[in-house]
Amino acid sequence: MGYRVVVVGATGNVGREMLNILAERQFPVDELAVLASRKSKGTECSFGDKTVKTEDLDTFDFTGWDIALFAVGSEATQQYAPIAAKAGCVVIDNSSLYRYDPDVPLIVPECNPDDIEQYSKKNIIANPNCSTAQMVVALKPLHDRAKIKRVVVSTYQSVSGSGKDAMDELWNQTKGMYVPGQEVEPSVYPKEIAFNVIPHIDVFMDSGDTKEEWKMVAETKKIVDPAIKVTATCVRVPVFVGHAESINIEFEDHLDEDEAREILREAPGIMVVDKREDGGYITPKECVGEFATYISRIRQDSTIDNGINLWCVSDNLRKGAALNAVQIAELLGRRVLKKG
Ligand code: 2RA
Repeated sequence: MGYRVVVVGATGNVGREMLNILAERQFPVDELAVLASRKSKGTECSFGDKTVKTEDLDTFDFTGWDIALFAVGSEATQQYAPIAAKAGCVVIDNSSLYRYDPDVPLIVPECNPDDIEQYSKKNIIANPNCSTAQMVVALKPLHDRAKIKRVVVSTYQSVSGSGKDAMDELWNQTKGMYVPGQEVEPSVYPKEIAFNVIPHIDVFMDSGDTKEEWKMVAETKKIVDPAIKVTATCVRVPVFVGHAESINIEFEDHLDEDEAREILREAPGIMVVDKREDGGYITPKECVGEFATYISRIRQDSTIDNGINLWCVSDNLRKGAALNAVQIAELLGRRVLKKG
């Protein structure tokens, strides 16, 4: 016996990946409902070798449904997630709305699976920000071995993190550079993204950090350890799918690069691709469609006592969003709902 599963926001980048991953991982779905806004009602969505028509989120009754994977913005989540949760359907939310709520567990199954026990306070579980998810999968096993003091991370985030319109903007701007008269002005981003990088993701805060950078700090503390100091610079790059991160880690205890590499090779959810030769590292193009978080360029940082540098790449629509959400559903099934 399996679960009655709802995917909310099934026509967006993340919603579509949730459906793909539910099918690829053969999650025990007895019945599936795919919801979208009224304007998308009736849109056909692929689920494995089947197609399912979207229903109207506004009129949907969540009663009797087991799990709802939410892949909509915070505004729609605020309106509908409490309705689903109150109807007894466990919400796994990919928006940022509940991530910092002390009554809502923020889960990366490879890092803090036991925290899922707290889900019943609001019947809601939060999925982390994409740039956080891939980073903490690498940090957690290293932290367990040598206690992390401080993390300095620079991200290189693909445009799919901003949605389909941003992917279209990159495509059209790039094309417009070669086709006279087809130049495309920036609209999704404040500046051109084609052949450019933009050091600005989400809104600016009074501190001068952007909200994206604040999220990486706050979420790493909630998922791994509140004592870890994190500073982040989040950059948008002209890549369609796949986030990359340059991560510098300072430990309390000594950890040499070979031991760090072995720990990461053994860690859940990680694939180490790390040879000091041409092509001996992973790039965003190679991670697309994969489940793994890839780690390369593992090396000592000789400027501090206990420092390691590494390169971290993952499909932001998968481990950064849809895969982590489905893994939470799998964990919920194993630990709590126990069907399937
Ligand atoms: C981004 N992390 O990359 C944000 C939201 N997905 O745009």
